[in-house]
Amino acid sequence: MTSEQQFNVAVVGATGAVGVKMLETLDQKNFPIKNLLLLSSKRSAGKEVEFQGRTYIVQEATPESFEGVDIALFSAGGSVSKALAPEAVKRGAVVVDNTSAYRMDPDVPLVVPEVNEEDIAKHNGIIANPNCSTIQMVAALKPVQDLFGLSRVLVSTYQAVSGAGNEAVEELREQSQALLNGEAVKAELLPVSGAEKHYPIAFNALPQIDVFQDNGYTFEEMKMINETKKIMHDDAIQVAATCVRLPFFTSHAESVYVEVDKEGVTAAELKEAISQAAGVVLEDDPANQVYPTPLSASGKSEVFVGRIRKDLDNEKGFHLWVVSDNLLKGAAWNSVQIAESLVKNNWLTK
Ligand code: L14
Repeated sequence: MTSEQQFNVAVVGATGAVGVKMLETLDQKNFPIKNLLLLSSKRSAGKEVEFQGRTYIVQEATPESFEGVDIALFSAGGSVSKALAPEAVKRGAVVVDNTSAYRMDPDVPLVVPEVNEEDIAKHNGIIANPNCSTIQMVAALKPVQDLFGLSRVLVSTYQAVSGAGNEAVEELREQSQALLNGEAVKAELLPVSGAEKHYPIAFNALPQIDVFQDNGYTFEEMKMINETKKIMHDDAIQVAATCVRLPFFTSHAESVYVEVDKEGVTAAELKEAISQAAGVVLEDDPANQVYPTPLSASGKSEVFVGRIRKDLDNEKGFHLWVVSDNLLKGAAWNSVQIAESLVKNNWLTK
């Protein structure tokens, strides 16, 4: 492969919250694009989108859309990916899928490049982009696993509304405005679109992201649990999660408790390990009130970690605070990193 090589790239879900960030990331990284194809569901077809000084008309995605496409980035919901990712692969495209449709499929690599880039080589046409909350957590925990061994992870999340899409962002805006104006608040979307009940997100906290499973966990929580084991290549890690939606627009925060295998590890050693990790920035200086927040992390591509401290009772336990932009590293940025890796390592064709 030569560095001048260029690729036909399709973005499916180009007008969505993540799709817009995919285009921004492709532009920012100057991805070698020959032709760009912007696709969507029927609902958004016909919209105009600017990219690198040109206007593109978004087209409804059909199986035939993928003729001649080299790389297809999907973020238009699980049902679109289920219907069309195999059609894209059939026509020779490699799919990077940012939905939960294929993540736990044993034939599909689930990849955070800083953690398990080499898994991309095993793809059969589809590579899955993990859940946003999972991505930032495993990026922060990878150096902990490598240096000290990781036996247990207990996480509670503080998640932004943009993960649920542009309509959820609108809902938070409208509810906030209504509340501050002393008007009635309408809840029509969150916690889950199409569910029987909806609760206000403005000035609230909702302990439900995605649908409930029979075991009492939500699907978002089970995604964090199952995806962490798959990406970190260790089914024996004990993982539990509580996922909560909060009323801010962008970036997820997480309170993470871990237990390491090694004895005698200090908080200073953990900080040092995390400060060296690829794609991770240590922001941890309590004396000067330095720690990451959703506002400080928004618009940035890294994962930010602070508040690292040793548990007071368990000698092998540590607490961390992990924050990242859910639409960038949690979605678009990670997907484009996977595409870059496919190109750089010559893994597009088998
Ligand atoms: O699994 O509602 O990729 O914030 C992550 C964001 C599912 C929805 C996924 C949300 C999505 C979730």
